[in-house]
Amino acid sequence: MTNIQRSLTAATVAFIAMLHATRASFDLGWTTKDTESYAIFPAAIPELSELSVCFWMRTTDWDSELVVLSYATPDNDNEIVIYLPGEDKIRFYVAGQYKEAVANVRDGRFHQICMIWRKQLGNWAIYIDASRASAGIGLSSGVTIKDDGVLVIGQEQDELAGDFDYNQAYIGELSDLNVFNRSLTDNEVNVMSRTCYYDGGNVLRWYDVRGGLRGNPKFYSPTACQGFDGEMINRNAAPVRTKSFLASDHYNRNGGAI
Ligand SMILES: [Ca+2]
Repeated sequence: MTNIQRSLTAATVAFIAMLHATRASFDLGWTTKDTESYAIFPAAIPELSELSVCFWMRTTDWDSELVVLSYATPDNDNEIVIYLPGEDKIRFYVAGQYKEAVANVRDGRFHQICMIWRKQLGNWAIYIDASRASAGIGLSSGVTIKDDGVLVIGQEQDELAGDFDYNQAYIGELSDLNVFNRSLTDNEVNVMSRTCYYDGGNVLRWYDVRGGLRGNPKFYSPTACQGFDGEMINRNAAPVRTKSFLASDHYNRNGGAI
C-alpha cells in the first residue's frame, strides 16, 4: 500500500466515523397496512433540477405494493414517488413519469437504495447496495420538480397530503432516508452504503423526520441497521468506485457532458 493509499483509507474511515457519531440513529417501522401511520416532512421542498434520494429499507412483505415516499404538488400527486409495485420491481417517479429496476429487496435484510435524477437529459439511476441496478436518460427531461408540495414517508398520496391508498401503504422498516438537491457520485453512494446513519440530506434530513410522525409508525432507536465496525455492513455491496455518475461511460455515451 502506498502512502497515498494509506492516507486516503484513513481519511475515509475518519469521515465515516464522523458521520456515524453525529446523532442517535433510529428506524421507523410499519407492521400492518393502514392509512393512518406515516411521516410528513414539516418543511417546504424547493424546486429541484437535480435530485438524490437515499434510504435503507428492510421488509419481508414479498408481493404487495409498497410506497416508501410520495411527494405531491397541487398539480401532480406523483411529482416524486418511490414505489415497489410487487415482487422484484422498484420504481422511481419524477414529475409523473417513472423508470424502474428489477431486484429482490424483500428478503428481510436491510438494503441501501439510492435514486438519482438530473433535469437536463433526464438522466436517472437506481442504486441497490451501492451497485447501479439500472440507469438511463429521458426521465422527465427538461422538467423542473415543483416546489410547494407535501412529502410523505410510508404512504402514497393521490391528492395533496391525503387520499392514501391502503393497498400501497409501506410495511417493514425504513431508515436514514435523505433527500439532496444534487446528483450524488458513485463514491458518495458507496460511502452511504457503509454506514446506516448518514443523515446528510440538504433538502430532507432523516433526523428531522422525527418531527413529522403521524399515527403509529414504530420508532426504533438505535437502528437495527447498525454494527459498523470498520467493515462493510452490507456484504453484497460493490467495491468502492471513484468514477462519478455524471462522468460515467453511460452518461457520456448518451448525450455528453454537462
Ligand atoms: Ca399518487
